[in-house]
Amino acid sequence: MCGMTPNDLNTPAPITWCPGCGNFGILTASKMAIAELINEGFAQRKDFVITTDIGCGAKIYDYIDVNGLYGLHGRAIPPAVGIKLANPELKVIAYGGDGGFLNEGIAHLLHAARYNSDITVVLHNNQVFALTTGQATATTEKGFKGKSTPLGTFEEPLNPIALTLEAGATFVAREFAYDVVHLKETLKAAIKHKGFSLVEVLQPCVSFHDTTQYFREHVYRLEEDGHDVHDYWAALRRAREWNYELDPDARVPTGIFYVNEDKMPYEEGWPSVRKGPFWKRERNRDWKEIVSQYRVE
Ligand SMILES: Cc1ncc(C[n+]2csc(CCOP(=O)(O)OP(=O)(O)O)c2C)c(N)n1
Ligand code: SF4
Repeated sequence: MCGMTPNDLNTPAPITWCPGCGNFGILTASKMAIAELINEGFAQRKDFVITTDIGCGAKIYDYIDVNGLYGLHGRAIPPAVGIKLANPELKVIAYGGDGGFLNEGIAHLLHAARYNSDITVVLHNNQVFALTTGQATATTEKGFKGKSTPLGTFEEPLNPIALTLEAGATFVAREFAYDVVHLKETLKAAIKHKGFSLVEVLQPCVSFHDTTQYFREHVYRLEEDGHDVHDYWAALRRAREWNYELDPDARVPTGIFYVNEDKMPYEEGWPSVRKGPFWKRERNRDWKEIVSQYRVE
C-alpha cells in the first residue's frame, strides 16, 4: 500500500501568491511534514488542525486539505489554544505573518509561549505587512522605506526568537523558506514536541521586501556550529547573534535553538482536559461537583 503523498493534501483553491514568494517553500515543507507524520503513524489526517489569520502567509490554510479555521488578523493563536484545550489529541498548527504575530497579536504569542501550550506556531517572517502592500512591521530593519515609512523606519526590530525564549517557549527554531527539506524536518520535530513550539521562517517577500539573496549569503546552521539545543543560555546568545538588521557582516543562525522536554504542557494542568477530548468527557454532571474541582479551600 502506498502512503500519503504531499500532493494528496492539495486543495482545488488557486494559489494567488506572487511567483517566487517564500511562502511556496513553507507550503511544500508543511505538506511534506504532515504527509510523513501520517505515514509514520504519528497522527491521522483528521488529527491535524490549522489556524490562521489574515495575510499572505495566512492563506496557506486554503492550500492544505486539513481541518482548520481563519481568525481575525493577529488572532491565529487564541483559537489554536482553545482547540487544543477542547481536544488535546489534535495537532494544532497556527500560521501567520510577522505583522499578525508580532504587531496585532503579540500578546497572544507571548502568553501562549508562557503557558507552554502544546501548539506549533509557524511565523512567516518577511519583515513587512505584505498583503497590504509593504508597510513596516515590528521586525522590519531600520532604514526600510515603505508606504507607511517614506522617510525610513528608525525603531529597533523585535527579535521573536529571543522573545519567545524569554517568555517560556520550550521549542524554538528558525528556518529559511527555500531550504525546504531542512524546514520540513524542523516542522516535524516542532509538531511532535510536547509543549509550545515556534518555527520562525525567514520568508522573502519578492514583491515588497526581497531578502532572498541576503539570506542565501548569510544563513548558517546551528547544528553544524556545535550548538547544544538543551542549553538555554547558549540559545539566547545565538538568538542575539542577529538583530534583524540586514547588516552585511551578520551571520544568521538557522535550525533549532532550544528544546526543553521537561516542562509541563499547559493542557496537562487542567483536570478536565486530562480526561481527553471534550466530546468524550462525562456529560450531565452536577455543576456543584464540577465547581468543587476548582475550589481552593
Ligand atoms: C486588526 C487588523 N489590523 C489590520 C488589518 C489589515 N491587514 C490585513 S492583512 C494585513 C497585513 C498582514 O501582514 P502580516 O501579518 O505580516 O502577513 P503577510 O501578509 O506579510 O504574510 C493587514 C495590516 C486587519 N485586517 N485587522
Ligand atoms: S506580496 Fe510578498 S508575501 Fe505576498 S504573495 Fe507576494 S511575494 Fe509573497
